[in-house]
Amino acid sequence: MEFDLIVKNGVIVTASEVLPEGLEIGVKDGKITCIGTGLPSTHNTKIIDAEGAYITPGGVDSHVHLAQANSPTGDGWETGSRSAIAGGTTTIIAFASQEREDTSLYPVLKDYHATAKDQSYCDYGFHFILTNPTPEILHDELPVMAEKEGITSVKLYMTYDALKVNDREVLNILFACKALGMTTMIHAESHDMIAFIIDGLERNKYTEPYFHAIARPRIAEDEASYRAISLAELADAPMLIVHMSSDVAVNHVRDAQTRLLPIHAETCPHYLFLLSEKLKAEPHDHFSGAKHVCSPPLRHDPKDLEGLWQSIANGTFTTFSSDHAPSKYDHTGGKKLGLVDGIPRFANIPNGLPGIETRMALLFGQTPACQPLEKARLSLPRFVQLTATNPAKLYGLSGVKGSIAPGYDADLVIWHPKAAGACTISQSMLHHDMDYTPFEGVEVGNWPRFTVLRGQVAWSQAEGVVGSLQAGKFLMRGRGEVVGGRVGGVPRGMGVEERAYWL
Ligand code: DUC
Ligand code: ZN
Ligand code: ZN
Ligand code: ZN
Repeated sequence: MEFDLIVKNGVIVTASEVLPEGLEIGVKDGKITCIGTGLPSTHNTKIIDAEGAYITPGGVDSHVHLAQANSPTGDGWETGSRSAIAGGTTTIIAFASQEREDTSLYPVLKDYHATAKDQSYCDYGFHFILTNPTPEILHDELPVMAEKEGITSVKLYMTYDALKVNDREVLNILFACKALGMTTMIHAESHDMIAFIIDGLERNKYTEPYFHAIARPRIAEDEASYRAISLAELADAPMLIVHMSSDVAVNHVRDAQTRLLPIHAETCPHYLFLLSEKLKAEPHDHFSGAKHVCSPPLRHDPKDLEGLWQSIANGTFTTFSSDHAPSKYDHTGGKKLGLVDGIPRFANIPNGLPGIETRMALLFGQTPACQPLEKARLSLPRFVQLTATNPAKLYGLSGVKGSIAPGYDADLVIWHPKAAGACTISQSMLHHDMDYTPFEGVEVGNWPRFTVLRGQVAWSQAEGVVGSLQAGKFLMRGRGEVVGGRVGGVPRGMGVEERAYWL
């Protein structure tokens, strides 16, 4: 057996265990072909000595917005994927976004392929954002997308005038996706509650960035999450609620999971590390809160974070994604979106934060690799589940991405050995095309020393980004798996009899 690459002296972490020290990873033609000891090398074999560090699967970031047509000041493929690889992420799933007037998904997909092709340092796939789910799209186009184009997931919005679908449309989509083995992702916030509050705030001239967090209260997320789960239950269809920020909403997910419904939940770094005080003005810049405008918003109380950390540890969250959806703060020399004639208007600030590069290190920093055991927030296998294995399974990349095992792509993060590699996050170290990071000053206990994409070193902390802009491949994804829960039970809300008549 011959190898192109052997990684030695590491401690491999999988979704279920931390393997004994000293196992070697043998790689041939971009795949892991062997895990063992004493693997033979030739003069053609590259050797990486992990020096006792942990080795985790390359990150799978299943919620990323790059070069979206409706986000002109966002991050692009070159810079976004460069940032991903520098932070230990080797696969991203970005969005191809249907605009309301698009009556077919084919041209949408063509445009998004054209922007990403040969412009990505890491492997990538697309989810569709559906804003106009016509019968033709649901019944004629989605099957082709799933079977021929490798796109097996969609995202829906319950809020925003330009994007929102109504409950009936959600049901139509859930039934169509279920039949195709596709996963439905949903942004759950109550549109009318939010619109009502924004009207009142604007009438009373409460338009500073901080009021963004007032305008989108937890109950708007709680209500919409419960409603989304109820719709999924009626359809008996798998669903993932994206970017969850409220522990009451997450408890609805937990309850559904307890009843074995195929309901999944995602959270993001900003909801675990940041509070709404960040939206308040800094002394030298009254508009600085705009840098922290995301939806759902950052929450007010440290207790909000505590509840989310528990759901990270106890298995309720399925995935931990960046929701990298940034806009430049100062995007054209002093012109700030949401500052209208010098007056802040929070409702005009683009929603979303940068975070594709900091995601892995922020969470790894909370494992026993970087924390005393009593302070660690999650185990190392749980880190691997959340950042790689679960998103790969849920989005149809099982057997290819998200695990360190023979047959899988050799996508690896090699961390620094213990007590080395700690750093403080700062904008100056990052590789995105943004002018700030919301995590400025946050300490992380470790940073990826190497990121390996299909057997090739793509990031080395000593040398920087060494991968190629053409390295990233489009991933034809298969059907997603339900990660916990099951499809095909008899859900509450539609009994056997109703289903027999209706279906
Ligand atoms: N939803 C996202 O998924 N990302 C950014 C903003 C939003 O509302
Ligand atoms: Zn969203
Ligand atoms: Zn998003
Ligand atoms: Zn502009």
